Amino acid sequence: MADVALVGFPNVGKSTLISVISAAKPKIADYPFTTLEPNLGVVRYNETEFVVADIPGLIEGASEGRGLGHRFLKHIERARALLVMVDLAAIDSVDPYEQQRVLLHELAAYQPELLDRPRLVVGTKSDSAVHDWEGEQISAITNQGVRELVGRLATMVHDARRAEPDTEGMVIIRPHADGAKVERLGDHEFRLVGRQVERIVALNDVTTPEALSYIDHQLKRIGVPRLLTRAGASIGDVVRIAGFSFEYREDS
Ligand SMILES: Nc1nc2c(ncn2[C@@H]2O[C@H](COP(=O)(O)OP(=O)(O)OP(=O)(O)O)[C@@H](O)[C@H]2O)c(=O)[nH]1
Ligand SMILES: [Mg+2]
Repeated sequence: MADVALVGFPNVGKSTLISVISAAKPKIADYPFTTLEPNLGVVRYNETEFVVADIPGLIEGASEGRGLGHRFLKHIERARALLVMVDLAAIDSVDPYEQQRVLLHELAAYQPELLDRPRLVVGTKSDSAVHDWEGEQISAITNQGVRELVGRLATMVHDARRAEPDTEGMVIIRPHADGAKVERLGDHEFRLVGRQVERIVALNDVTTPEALSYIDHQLKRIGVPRLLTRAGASIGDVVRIAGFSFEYREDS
């Protein structure tokens, strides 16, 4: 799970943006559906650190399953805040206002509450814009507006985190022999605490698939899946460890 999900049509520059604001190095290309799986990147702005997810492009009809829509929408649903990106340079494509309308429509059709999620909307490729756009603009090529955008995202994430229910006094479900324990934060949200599990996450980069699969392996080795299952977690639930959020997944 991420703090900010990048939401936009294919080819609007989502992967390019995450490559500019974080250490993530996703594939970037001048055709739609370059990104087939979400990429995560850690962004730092002053004292705030947040995780951005570059989600594969959404198309009209995504909420009805077009273009692997449901899978992508599920990732968007897990984010604290949304960055809606519209392409200002798409020559033969729909204009940015229409892109925005379609994207918000698909989000709402999938889950109406998604429209209540904190969000920013930004026009991309301002260096070669061919469409009028009154809102914020960025260029990942000239960097125009990028730092300001990151600052606004940091504030949005900070506020969203603060608005989350106070987790004091939560029920501790099961202590574990090695000191790892599971705390239930919500219906589908758990936190793992304990020196061993926190170290596994803290010592690894959570931005590369290799490191994530290593973390997964280590957590399995110390019996974390069993612990989570006993605590009532099910596939798709969010599991927090050391300030990062993960999705509880089926064994692959
Ligand atoms: N001129 C210009 N081109 C850009 C900018 N940002 C991205 N591009 C180009 O737009 C194309 C698509 O960029 P990507 O980052 O792969 O787009 P995406 O949104 O991740 O696309 P999908 O993964 O297919 O959804 C690439 O050719 C980029 O070089 C920008 O700010 N200005
Ligand atoms: Mg991409």
